[in-house]
Amino acid sequence: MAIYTKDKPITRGDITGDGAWWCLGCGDFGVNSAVQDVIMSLVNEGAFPLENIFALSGIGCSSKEPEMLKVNAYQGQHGRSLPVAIGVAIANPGLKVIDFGGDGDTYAIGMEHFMHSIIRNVNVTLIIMNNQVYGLTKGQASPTAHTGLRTPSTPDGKRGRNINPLRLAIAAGAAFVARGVSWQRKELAEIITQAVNTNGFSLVDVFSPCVTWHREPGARGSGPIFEWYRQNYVMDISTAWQSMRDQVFTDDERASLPSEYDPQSSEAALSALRLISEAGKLGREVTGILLHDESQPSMAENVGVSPDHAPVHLDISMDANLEQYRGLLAELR
Ligand SMILES: Cc1ncc(C[n+]2csc(CCOP(=O)(O)OP(=O)(O)O)c2C)c(N)n1
Ligand code: SF4
Ligand SMILES: [Mg+2]
Repeated sequence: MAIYTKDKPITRGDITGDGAWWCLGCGDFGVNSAVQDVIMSLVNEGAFPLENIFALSGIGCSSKEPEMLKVNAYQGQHGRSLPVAIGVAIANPGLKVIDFGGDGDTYAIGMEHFMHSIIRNVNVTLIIMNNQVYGLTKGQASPTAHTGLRTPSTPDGKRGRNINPLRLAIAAGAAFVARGVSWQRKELAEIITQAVNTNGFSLVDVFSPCVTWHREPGARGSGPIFEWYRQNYVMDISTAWQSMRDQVFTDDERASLPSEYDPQSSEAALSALRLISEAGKLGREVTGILLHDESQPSMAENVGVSPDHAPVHLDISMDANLEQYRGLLAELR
């Protein structure tokens, strides 16, 4: 791979892959641009080696993301990229590991990997392009589809609740939990930058509208569906913090609340869970950085590996380890 320096900075063209998969207007283009902004800034301003950025994905429209980039990458099976990401992160803790997925990919078939990756606090950034549908397979309702959403698999409207991945991630103890929106590229890039620089599991769930299959009544095409999200669905955490404090907090609690929401405060996780829940009663989904807590050891720390002591760099050849291997065999006899 080429070497980039301050005099020869990396350009967008250098990290743009050959993929050309998404429908015109798909939200995933916005996520892709934000990710490229983050990579360029890591390499050009942070002097992070491009070859140490590793992208993974499963299967879905969103999982085409590694093909839209030109970085070291692995595309696996539907819902199964996280176990591979764990292996990569532990084998070489010097990498920045970014796993891309869809709401079907990760919150349905991949749910157990999602929960256990968080519980293990593996140092991976998971970016989900959440569009409430299975885009690639023609728009069936996904676990994040809101109640009442009409799709080919729910023609009379989805019955029952949608899952809220932010609540799950907070409850399971993720180090970083945020939700971005694909139409605010600068803000999304800032969120992703914080996520990739966090030591521990980071979830960035991004509302990334599917302009082909997600059809709210009267909202067809890219403009109207983005507008539907803005006007009817999302609520920024700072707005929720101001407008719902009377509903969420008691008089005593309100007396000591800071004026701004602080994702690094010791109460952040509990406040976020309560705010998400109240917003849900209004049919709204909270966005922004909800939790940033690096106090727990990462999986790498727990198993005793680090960039300087990376399994990938160990000499495991027979010659160098003959005595150890003989000892192991003797134990098994
Ligand atoms: C094991 C397995 N089950 C099912 C499928 C079929 N399949 C491919 S993509 C997909 C859903 C994609 O939805 P999502 O993860 O939300 O991604 P999107 O296309 O919406 O970005 C499904 C069910 C598959 N490829 N492999
Ligand atoms: S089907 Fe939906 S999610 Fe897939 S590329 Fe088209 S707009 Fe994007
Ligand atoms: Mg989807």
